[in-house]
Amino acid sequence: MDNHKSHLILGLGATGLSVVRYLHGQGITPLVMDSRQHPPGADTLAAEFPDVELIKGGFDCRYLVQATQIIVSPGIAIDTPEIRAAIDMDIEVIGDVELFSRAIEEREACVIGITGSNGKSTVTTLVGEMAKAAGINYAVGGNIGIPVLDLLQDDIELYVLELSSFQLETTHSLNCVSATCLNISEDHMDRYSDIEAYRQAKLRLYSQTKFALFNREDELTKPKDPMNQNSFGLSLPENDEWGVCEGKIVHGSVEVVSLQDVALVGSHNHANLIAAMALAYQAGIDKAAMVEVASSFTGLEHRFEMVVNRNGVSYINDSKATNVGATVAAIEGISEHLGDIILIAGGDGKGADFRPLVPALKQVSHLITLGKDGDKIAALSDNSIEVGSMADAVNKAAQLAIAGDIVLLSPACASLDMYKNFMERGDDFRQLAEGLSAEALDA
Ligand code: UMA
Ligand code: ADP
Repeated sequence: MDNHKSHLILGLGATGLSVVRYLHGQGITPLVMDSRQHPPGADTLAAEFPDVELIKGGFDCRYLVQATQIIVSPGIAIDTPEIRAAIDMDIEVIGDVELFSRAIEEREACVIGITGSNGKSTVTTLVGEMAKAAGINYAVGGNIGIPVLDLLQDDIELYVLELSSFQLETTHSLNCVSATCLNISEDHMDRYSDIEAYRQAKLRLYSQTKFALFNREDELTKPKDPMNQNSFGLSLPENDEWGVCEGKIVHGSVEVVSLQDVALVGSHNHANLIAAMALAYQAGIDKAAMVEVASSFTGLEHRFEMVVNRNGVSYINDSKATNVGATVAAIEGISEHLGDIILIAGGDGKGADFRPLVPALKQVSHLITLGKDGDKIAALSDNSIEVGSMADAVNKAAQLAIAGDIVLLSPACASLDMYKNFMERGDDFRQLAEGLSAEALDA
């Protein structure tokens, strides 16, 4: 075999390409393999790195066993038999975040790590905004979209990283200044044997930080071993914990900001803000910067985002709710609402148990389902309607809604059975809601 290479990259998506770029910059020519016939990074690879060979359509064991280091993309399970065989032969199998950790070992830069089932992107963005407001040279990336190796720059003082359970499985030497697991609820059950296995992957982050921050309202997020730690939550804090007292976010007994001055809506988002403050505090970010962000940051697109009001009906795009926990939080967040809630849900459930949705569905007047696992969600409610497309879902919702009601897209599922990603799904919903014709509204 003449194409033996010591560095083998598995997967040619955003991560695989970032690893090629990084290794190439180090003078290393890796070999790349992807199980897909048409990996998304193939054209870029051919154009920018013509010397890097790509093997498509499967993982050829003959090359895996000859590598000295295999860098696996997060979309590939390390339990894949070919990878297991390499691990059994003591070949090093790591991810891009591990390479990043080693690359910054000698640098002055700090890292803040954020994991959890929901709220990661919101908290990561909040911490980044706080760093910006404090005048710190920062970079935000990881599971939120920009692969970590693409963030590397000499002048960065603080890296704020969103980390998925997949990424943490292959990361061992990240050295965070502070890190959190925000919450744990079932997700990615197509990749884990049970929720405990998924949780263990997330909690690996605590062994790679100087300071752990956990959610005292979610026992599953607590570090197992004693370490430097603190907690955040919406309850009254003890000692120097972060929490809420008489409508104000407080650090111990010190008021940081009144909830009335916070721009984010929803109690889950208030918990996210408190977590971001606690993480930023450990990195030395001043409270004035936190308050500035608290009063101006209104949230990210596709996360419980109010997109349009038609005939007094509010259409909310929560397309990023790709698991049950996020949809429960969305419904609970509007449970005080006086009008009806019409929920659009369904998609690829990733092997989830949807039954924890049942109590929240009791607050939903009409449930409209679509997608691969829509029928499983529909079966949980007496008031459900199954449709074949988002257009049918939005039209049906518009017919059922009257002024004062909310139409909520919060699918509790991934989008990949019908869309390229959750953004495309959310954009489709928004455009359909914006384009509702008078006939559809009157029908
Ligand atoms: N795939 C194959 N064969 C391969 C390689 C990948 O079939 O050989 C499939 C995977 O099963 C997956 C898809 O291709 O469905 C993408 O996998 P990838 O590892 O190539 O993904 P990247 O493009 O590198 O993007 C990854 C993260 N994707 C995943 O973890 C699936 C992105 O998170 C992340 O933003 C990016 O790295 C940069 O760090 C996305 C995600 O969905 C947003 N994450 C999951 C989530 O948030 O729930 C964990
Ligand atoms: P992640 O990056 O973990 O997917 P996001 O901030 O993108 O998190 O939000 C994803 C979904 O979870 C959205 O539907 C959002 O409304 C919901 N969400 C955000 N924060 C929380 C939280 N703390 N608890 C439960 N759901 C949340």
